[in-house]
Amino acid sequence: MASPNQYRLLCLENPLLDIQAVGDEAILKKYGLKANDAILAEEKHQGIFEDLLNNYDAKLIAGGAAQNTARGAQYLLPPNSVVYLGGVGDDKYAAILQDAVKQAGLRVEYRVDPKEKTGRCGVVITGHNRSMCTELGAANHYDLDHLKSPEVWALAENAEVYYVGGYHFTVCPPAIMELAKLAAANNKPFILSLSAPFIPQFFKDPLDASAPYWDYVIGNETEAAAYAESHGLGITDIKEIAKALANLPKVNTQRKRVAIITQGTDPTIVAIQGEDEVREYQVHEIAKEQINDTNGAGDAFAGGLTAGIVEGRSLAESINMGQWLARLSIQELGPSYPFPKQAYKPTQ
Ligand code: 26A
Repeated sequence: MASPNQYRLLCLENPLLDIQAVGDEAILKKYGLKANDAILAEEKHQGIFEDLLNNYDAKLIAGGAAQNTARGAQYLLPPNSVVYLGGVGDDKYAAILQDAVKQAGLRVEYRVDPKEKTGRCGVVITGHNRSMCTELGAANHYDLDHLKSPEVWALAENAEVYYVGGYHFTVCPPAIMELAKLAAANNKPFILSLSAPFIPQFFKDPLDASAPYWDYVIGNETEAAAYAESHGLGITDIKEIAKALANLPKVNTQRKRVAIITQGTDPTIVAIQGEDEVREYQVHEIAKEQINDTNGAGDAFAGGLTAGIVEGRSLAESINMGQWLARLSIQELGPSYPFPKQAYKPTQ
């Protein structure tokens, strides 16, 4: 059982195994994929996983956006700081995930489905773009019963910060709402990632139901634009969209909402509820040849930022931690972090 200062951060979403390969125009075209996107696999995408494995020398890498964030936050925090929830199958892909989280020191409480296969995400790398096509499998069967089981709920009650990946709106919105309400009732920060443009587009209602509980909302420029469009905001300026997100109605009025929009190598935009001025944080670029791939860059940013929030650091420092971890991750294969561990240095 967790002691009060253990597992201070609890994360929820979809554990996936990434099947990642360097691809080309041909494979993007074959499956009708955009170079930089994240979608749910349909019938026509079924062959992509075998295709990547057989014809593109794909690697199997632990993925799942918020699981990457959870590993990232644990990378920066003391041992036994982070616990992650999600659904997997009882198969060799789940065993690969278990190994990866063990190495990262991340505690997981998986709902293991006896019949469904562990979810997988085909990742096609072309240059600095990544196209992701996900078959959720067992991750799609995560349920409230698991969250509310005594041991898991005790971890939830014990946590001090909550991070939910928006991709989970496709799976179990009631679980998201339970955590959101728990956070607000105890004045603890609830962090939500928009995750992908299709979430505000096609999962608008459950997303909007959770909005009053967001203490931090994180997205990138395309997700912010998709939010603005699907909500008829009539604005395209990223700073204005960040402001609109920050100023949505809020349940816990003891915390001002913070909206954080990343824009690749362009400055990170931050709007705070009730404040007129929008802040900008420069990104410290690394040389292009140092970049391995950008799969998981946003998750790493969220991991560093969330670690800063858990430690009660300033917003500026938390963002710097996010940028630092994202920089490490893009130099690795897929959504990974370097081992042996590098120590965070506050200066650039
Ligand atoms: C529901 N969907 C589509 C997803 C995902 C996802 N994680 C959870 N749910 N689609 C892609 N990912 C993960 O995003 C990471 C990069 O940000 C991939 O597994 C990849 O590791």
